[in-house]
This record gives sequence, structure tokens and C-alpha cells, in this order.
Amino acid sequence: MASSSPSSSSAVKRLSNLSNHLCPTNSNPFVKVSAQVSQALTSGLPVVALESTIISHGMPYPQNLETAKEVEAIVRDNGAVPATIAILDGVPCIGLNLEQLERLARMGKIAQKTARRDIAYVVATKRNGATTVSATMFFAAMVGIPVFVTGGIGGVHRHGEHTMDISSDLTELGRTPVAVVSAGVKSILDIPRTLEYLETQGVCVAAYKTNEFPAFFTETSGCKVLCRLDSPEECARLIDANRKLNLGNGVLIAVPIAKEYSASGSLIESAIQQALTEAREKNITGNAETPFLLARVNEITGGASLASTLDIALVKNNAAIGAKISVALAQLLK
Ligand code: PSU
Ligand code: MN
Repeated sequence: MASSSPSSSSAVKRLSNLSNHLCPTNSNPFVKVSAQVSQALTSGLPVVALESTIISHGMPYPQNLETAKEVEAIVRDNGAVPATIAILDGVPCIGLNLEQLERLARMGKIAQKTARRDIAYVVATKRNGATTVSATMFFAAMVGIPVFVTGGIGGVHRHGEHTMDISSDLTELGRTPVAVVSAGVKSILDIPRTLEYLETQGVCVAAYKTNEFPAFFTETSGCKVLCRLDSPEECARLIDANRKLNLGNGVLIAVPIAKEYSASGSLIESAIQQALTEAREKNITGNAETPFLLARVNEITGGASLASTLDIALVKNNAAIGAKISVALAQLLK
């Protein structure tokens, strides 16, 4: 017999169905969450988001595919589920399978570099988009992934005070509650102004086991960081506090280059200076500037490309730490 006042147990059941329905992974029919990622999220298991511009624009095939697979493996080895994010045929995909990863890696720069501003266009025109930090954060937050690992993030460009070329990665950090683990910001950018801008955006910038903000290839940038975190658990507590307070902004966790690499990292500075001069001479601007500078630094540092070797070493190191943070956070939220 139908009852107008359901028993409390069926109400609880309805409530749990409802909360299932509201589960962030199901909340947007326009995105496709892989079965593995979706299961992990609904069971409260640690998940780590990964960007895809680093695959399409960061290095050539097949090195990009190898690196992407290795980074995913490192995340798994450290106890979390990787979710590489990209837009394929206009569908935002959260968690790529091997076939999709290979497709994107082969596409390379044919895939559109997709920041937040580009998402609607790439989706509407059913294009393939490789997501930058800003777009990856947007999708990670949409499905409820709290931790995201990358190599370096975008920032305020040199002369940004005149050109207003400021990466949307920074404004995304100001508006989206995802923790981004990176090796800091490359000195192709204006690091002090990048940190000023992050402060304006209300972003908590933390340095991992150091008091200095790292400059990707080098441990130091000359800029001090007020927030120092010394373990994955400390990082997790900070992320948890940021979430519980509903601050709404992201957190940047900057992990310095390992000592064994940092001497070679210093050698890259002159290549950066040369790349910057060339970009100015060739009048390279807009969203082409970052890929141009990164590619030139790789070329100038030689056949074996010191810069690209370090790029890969750093993203792998970040992946291990990011996965540990994600595991510690899942533990806290249990
Ligand atoms: N910096 C790096 N490696 C990268 C990028 C930046 O050291 O791969 C990529 C990231 O995808 C980042 C994007 O989100 O470039 C920023 O581009 P722009 O400066 O156009 O916002
Ligand atoms: Mn820009």
C-alpha cells in the first residue's frame, strides 16, 4: 500500500539516491567520466587530475605518450587513480584510456590548446582540445577531483604589466578549489609579479619542504613563500581547511627540483634569455608565446635537450608527491 509518509528507512534510501544523483561525477551530462575515475570518486578513493597540453604541445610523439603513461603509472604506484583530462570530438573526457591517450599524443599540436576561454568553442565545434592548467582545474572541480598534478603553471609574462598577458591559470586558481602541485613557475615568466597576482587572487601558495618559491629548473626564485608544508599530510590538512571553509579558491603547492638536477637546471637560464629575445623579435604573442618559449628552450639546450629531460623528471616527481597528497586527503575525509 502506498504511504504518504514514507518510513524513515525509505526516506534515508531516497536521500542516498538523491545524493547519488547529486554526486558531482554525474552532475553534468556533457562530460564523460571514465568508469575507473567515476568508481574511485564515488567510493572516496584518491584521484589525481592530469592536464593534456603538456602531452600535445609539451613534447613530440612518442616521447609524450611514454611520459604520459609513466606519469599515470607513478600516480597508481603511489596509491591514487590518475585522471588525464582532454576534450575529444567535443566531449570533455575525465580519465583517458590508453587508446584515447595515444590518439591525443599522435595528434600533438593539431589538438587545440584549450584554456578556460576556449572550452565552449572546442565543445560546440566538436574539436579536440588539450586542456591547460585552467581548463583542467575547471573540469577537475566539476567532477570533484581535489588534487591536480602538472609540471609548471602559467603566470604573468615578462612585460605583462604592459601587455596584460597573464595566464588564465592564475585567475582559475583564484576561483576554483583545486590544489595544483607543480614545480613552481619557469623563469620564462615574471615570477615576482606572478606571486603578487596570486596574492591578489587570494590563492594560498605553499612551498614543499622549503621557504622559497621554486623557479622550476632551479630551487630558488629569490621569492619567499609564507606557507611551508613538510609532508603530504600537512598538504592534505591545508587542502581540507580550504575546502571546509568554502574559500572557493585553489591552492598552489610548489615542489622544488631535486638537488641532483638543480645544477643542470641553472644551465638553462641562458637558453631562456635567448628564447625570450627571439620571441620579442618574432613578435610571438598571445597563447602562442608559452609553447614557443618552451619549445625554443628545449631546442637551444641541445640534442639530448636538457630542458625536456628535466621537464619529464619534474613532472614525475610532482606526480609521486601529488598522489601521496591525494592519498592523505582521502584518509582525512574518510
Ligand atoms: N608551463 C610549463 N609547462 C607547460 C605549460 C606552462 O612549464 O606545459 C602549459 C600548461 O598547460 C599551462 C599553459 O597551463 O602552458 C599556460 O599557457 P598560457 O601561458 O598561454 O596561459
Ligand atoms: Mn597568455
